[in-house]
Amino acid sequence: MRLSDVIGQLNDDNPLPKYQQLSRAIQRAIERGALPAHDALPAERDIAADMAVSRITVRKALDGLVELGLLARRQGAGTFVAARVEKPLSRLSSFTEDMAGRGWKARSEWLDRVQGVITPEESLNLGLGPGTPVHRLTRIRYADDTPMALETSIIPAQALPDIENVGPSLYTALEKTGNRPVRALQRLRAVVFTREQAASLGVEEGDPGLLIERRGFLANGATVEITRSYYRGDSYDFVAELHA
Ligand code: 16G
Repeated sequence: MRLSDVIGQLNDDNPLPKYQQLSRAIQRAIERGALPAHDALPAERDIAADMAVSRITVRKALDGLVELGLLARRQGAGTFVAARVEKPLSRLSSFTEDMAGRGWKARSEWLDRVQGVITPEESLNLGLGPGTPVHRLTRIRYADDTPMALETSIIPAQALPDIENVGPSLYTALEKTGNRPVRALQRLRAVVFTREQAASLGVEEGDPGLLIERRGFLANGATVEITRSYYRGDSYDFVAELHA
């Protein structure tokens, strides 16, 4: 891909500094969908040659867009159009549904799928007796090929008897057994990623992230999930509508 085919050439008569012209042109192309999410930009030296500017100008333009969250750099892989997702906080939707709503395909890499018994702390949280069997499911959640979140769910075993056949969507599996949550409480907290978390998500150790803990309930008030999702800080905007 040649960037000039998408954004045209810069105008020498424009009084704005070249790096600003370049970053604005790229921003407009992202906003009108001409540079779709996940697309890789050409290497900086190729952009410089193509747009007839210096590499420093290119770097400065791209740095600004990375800071705005419109572009993302991945070590060794280059610069990509960031895949930011705007997620309304009031809808009790699943990751699979959230991604499908944006035309992306949700995919998971399973890290863990084990049966155990509830810990004393979970027992209080889940409102289930000590020793109750639970499933612990840990997945890296991808949108197309981009890792978005690292997610661990604790589900009472009786809500999901056939753990081997959960399939790609936990909520679809819970729906089939009549146990999809109808209400949830969520808590959000800023975190910095540990080395292990960062490696799973393709970011750097110490990068910022968002921990969302969701506790989902059935219509009868029983807790049916406790999920901790670690979202990449550069990929999610949580949006809430407020009423006076
Ligand atoms: C979302 C939920 C999570 C739920 C999962 C089910 C948030 C913060 N969390 O990630 O609680 O378990 O969706 O997704 O939105 P699935 O049906 O695609 O497996």
